[in-house]
Amino acid sequence: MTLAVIALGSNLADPVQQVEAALQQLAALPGIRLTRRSSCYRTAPVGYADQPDFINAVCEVETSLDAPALLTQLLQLEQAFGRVRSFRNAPRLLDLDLLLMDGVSLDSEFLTLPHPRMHERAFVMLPLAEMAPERMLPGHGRVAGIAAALDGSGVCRLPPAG
Ligand code: PH2
Ligand code: MG
Ligand code: MG
Repeated sequence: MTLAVIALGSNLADPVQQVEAALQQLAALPGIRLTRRSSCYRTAPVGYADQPDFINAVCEVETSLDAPALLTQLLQLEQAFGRVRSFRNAPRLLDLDLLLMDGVSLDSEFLTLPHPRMHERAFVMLPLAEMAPERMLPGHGRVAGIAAALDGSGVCRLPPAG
């Protein structure tokens, strides 16, 4: 069994509902057990700015799948949520990014682990600092310290849904 960290994002239709539903469906996939999650955060779009705010969250899963198999499951779940890929950084119903897998370092056309830009992104690092402040990012140090050094002004934690 391996621990993996996944980022969730959505900025179309009902983003909080999609992120919550995606967490439930992720937990129900064979070979995957949801162990921890962050709150949802409302975040200003990074990259392509002319689009709605995002809802972002992160979760940790315990899995018997290897990294390519887990990524394949994530891409299938994105498709099940009606994701259409138009242009880079375009608005999306659901984005699931595999960030980290314990003990796995990988650089292929298909997948790079750890995710090469996660440490720069407040919309990833602030939720991660809530869920796993002591986790180490290989080459970058402790999650809480990395998050504290980023500009978090566009990132707002939401109260739990329901
Ligand atoms: N995802 C992107 C590009 N920009 N901005 C925010 N706030 N949240 C995201 O999840 C996000 C983004 C590409 O995946
Ligand atoms: Mg993404
Ligand atoms: Mg993605």
